[in-house]
Amino acid sequence: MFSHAIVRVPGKSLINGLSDSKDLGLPNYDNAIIQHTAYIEALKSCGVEVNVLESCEQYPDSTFIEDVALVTPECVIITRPGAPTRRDEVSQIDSVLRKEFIHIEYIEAPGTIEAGDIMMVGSHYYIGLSDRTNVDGAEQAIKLLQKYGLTGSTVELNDVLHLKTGLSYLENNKLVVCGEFLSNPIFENYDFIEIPQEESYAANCIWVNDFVIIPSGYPISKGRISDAGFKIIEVDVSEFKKLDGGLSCLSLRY
Ligand code: CIR
Repeated sequence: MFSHAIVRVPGKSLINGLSDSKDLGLPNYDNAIIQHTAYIEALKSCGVEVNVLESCEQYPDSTFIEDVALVTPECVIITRPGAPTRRDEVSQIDSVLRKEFIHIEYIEAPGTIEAGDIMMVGSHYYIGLSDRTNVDGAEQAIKLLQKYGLTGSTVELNDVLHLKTGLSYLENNKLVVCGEFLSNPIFENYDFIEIPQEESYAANCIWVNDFVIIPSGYPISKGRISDAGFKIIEVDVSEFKKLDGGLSCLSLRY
């Protein structure tokens, strides 16, 4: 169960965020604020207390707060983003987490890791090796997890930005899966909820205390996740999709 979440309000600089989806156009700031507010309300309705951090104009992608820290029940790992424009975002989260957590660890150069590449399944953490997360970063993270009695393993990625762009764990062995991960033997023992390629954006969804928050506008995915027994909350995050960001990236949950 999660009791807390941290989010960061998007800044006007959002339009300068990294994007491989330029065909979708630039995000609209006013809509982004409306959607972000609805996202916060969705988290609250799942029973979590939400710490809303003010926007940080200096870092256009800083609303994608998931990437800069991994919060586990035993420790926090402050990441070292692979995207050079995002690397210094970590300084903005460190002081926030220090107020709440004692065991704070850091990924060091030349390691890089973004926590969108880290999927928690109980006490095990799958770490995607992506353009943003390198072997050194993943190995450092696995050693740190082991120090606290947790485990980690790596997953090669080919097509997606982050591991959780195509995978979401919904507890009870249920795994939302899309694209390249459908045929990856690492995940063959999970009960798949398959997301069709045309709805691939919905593969990034979040389990929060028996609810699953999904992006709105993906009816096949909604039906399949609902059929698997979950209560669904839909949130429109189309402005964040324009920057390749999904639902999970917009919060740290613990
Ligand atoms: C980036 O490219 O870093 C941001 N525009 C999107 C980050 C999305 N984060 C995530 O999937 N965890």
